[in-house]
This record gives sequence, C-alpha cells and structure tokens, in this order.
Amino acid sequence: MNQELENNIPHGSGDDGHAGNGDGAGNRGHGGDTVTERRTKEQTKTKRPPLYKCILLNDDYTPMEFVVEILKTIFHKQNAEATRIMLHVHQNGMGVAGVYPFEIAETKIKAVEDLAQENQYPLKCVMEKE
Ligand code: TYC
Repeated sequence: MNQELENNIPHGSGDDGHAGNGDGAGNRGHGGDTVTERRTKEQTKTKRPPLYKCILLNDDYTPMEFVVEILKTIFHKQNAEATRIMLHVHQNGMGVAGVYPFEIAETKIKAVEDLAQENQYPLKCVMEKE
C-alpha cells in the first residue's frame, strides 16, 4: 500500500495537502444549452500531532552511567549518541533526549522519573512544546 497516496501528503512537504475541487465541466448540449456539472471531492487531511521535547536536566548526584542507560533504554539511543547527550546535559545544564507527541513524551518522562526514584537519584526530565 502506498503510504503517501493513502495519507495524501505531498512529497517532501508539510501537511498542506490540497484536495482537488472537481470544478465545473461545461458540456454543450445538442440544443445549445450549457449543462454545468459540479462535483466536490471529499477532503482528506492528515494532520501531524504537535510535538514535545523531553528535556533532561543536569544535577550533581545522578551518575553519568545511569543517565546513559536512561537514554539507551527509554529514548532508544545508541551508546555513542546517549553518551553525547549525557555530556551535553552535564556541561550545559539541560538537553533534548527526544521529541514526541504529547502522550508519548509524558510516558517517557514518567518512566525516567520512576527509574530515578527507584534508584534514589534526583534526575529530572521535563517537557517543552517544540
Ligand atoms: N552531572 C552528573 C554528574 O556529574 C551527570 C549527569 C548528567 C546528571 C546528565 C544528570 O541529566 C544529567 N554525575
């Protein structure tokens, strides 16, 4: 099944899919009358959901290895990328762990804070609209 056709998303572009308005076809009848047929095509618009950043906050107590594990297990980062993000947070105070629709971001933030709490670390993760 062709995903692009089904979703009516133009190639390489946003969600501004214009569904065609089938407009009038003028048919000249035999007696010189003009017959106008107007057909309106039903619009299909697939909207992408708003996205939210999951932002990890630095603290002085959570071990670096724990943050890397969080990034690997919850945010599905590979080791090198997880390490890069952890170091960015360590050096800059905060950093983006991932970007998701609201409920997924919410679930991941809860998972981070549950794991942190179980291990008695103060690690915080917050959400910010993109
Ligand atoms: N600053 C922590 C340390 O030196 C490491 C750390 C990195 C903590 C990122 C939290 O989100 C964080 N052990």
